[in-house]
Amino acid sequence: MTMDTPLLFDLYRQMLLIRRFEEEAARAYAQSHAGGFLHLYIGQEAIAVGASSAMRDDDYVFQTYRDHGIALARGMAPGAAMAELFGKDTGCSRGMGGSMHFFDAEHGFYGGWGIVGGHLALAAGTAFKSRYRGDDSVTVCFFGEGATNIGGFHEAFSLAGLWKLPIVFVCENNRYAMGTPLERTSPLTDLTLKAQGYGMASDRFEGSDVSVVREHLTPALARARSGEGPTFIEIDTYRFRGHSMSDPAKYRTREELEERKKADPLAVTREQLEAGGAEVSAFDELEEAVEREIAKAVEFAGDSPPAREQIMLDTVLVKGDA
Ligand SMILES: Cc1ncc(C[n+]2csc(CCOP(=O)(O)OP(=O)(O)O)c2C)c(N)n1
Repeated sequence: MTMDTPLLFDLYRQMLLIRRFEEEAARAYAQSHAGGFLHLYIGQEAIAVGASSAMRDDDYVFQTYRDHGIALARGMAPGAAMAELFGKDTGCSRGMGGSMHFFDAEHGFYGGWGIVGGHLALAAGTAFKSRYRGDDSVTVCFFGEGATNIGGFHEAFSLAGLWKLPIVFVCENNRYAMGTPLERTSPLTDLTLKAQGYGMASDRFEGSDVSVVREHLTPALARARSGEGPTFIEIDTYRFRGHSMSDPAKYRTREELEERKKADPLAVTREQLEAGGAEVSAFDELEEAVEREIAKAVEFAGDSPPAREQIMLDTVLVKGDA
């Protein structure tokens, strides 16, 4: 183990918080407290937490609709996240966005986007802003492997490569775009080859170990920050639930799922911590604390007032001469 124990324990805590948040989100959805669509991040937690831990507070993040994990890792309050799912005024997007459209500018979290591949060009935009203003913040843009077949992916890669923008593109390759395996949609399964076409540095690894994710993100962020240009990172991962709450995931076998669960990111890190001497009681205490935190988030969401229709008008109409 190369990472110091208190840091690794904290990364474990963050992954556990995401896992319990997602389980509670699923429950809330089943009980109709949350509406719209719900895409869970369970199984991919090491990526959000490892990547976020390598970032600075003033960096920018863009993500798909599978956005709860990275939002929490960046510091969004679980109450604001849960209230957004519940469609409440206290939610991170004032209850107007729901699960797919989390937003939290204070924590540099710029969504939460529903159009596959659509947010990559937006992320190139904040990267360009950093360059234009001469600050050294970096944009990190997450997306699934399905997005690599979309026009927006190629447009954003072309400009980012050409202008050497300070951006790290993180592809969370969880094998399936909804129910379609990568082999059926892409002529290449080593997706880093696509980045080569845009003169971009790349990296590729398996993402169930949070410290490995952090180790790989660190040099990519440094490269972007020092003006050396973007990096494309393909991380092999797996979602333990269906694509969304309405997906029974019949396109994959139980054996495949069980095999991948052996590398559950929480189990991987817990094993490392235990090998380093962490006591079982520390995990029990942590479990209780996280469960209390999630219960408080649910209570906060439940007690909050509903989203206000007027906000829709206030946020799309510019009044006066502005
Ligand atoms: C442009 C566009 N086409 C289709 C869809 C419908 N759709 C939603 S999610 C999804 C699969 C995306 O898979 P991937 O990019 O691998 O991300 P993952 O859900 O696995 O995280 C599709 C096709 C969409 N939202 N946007």
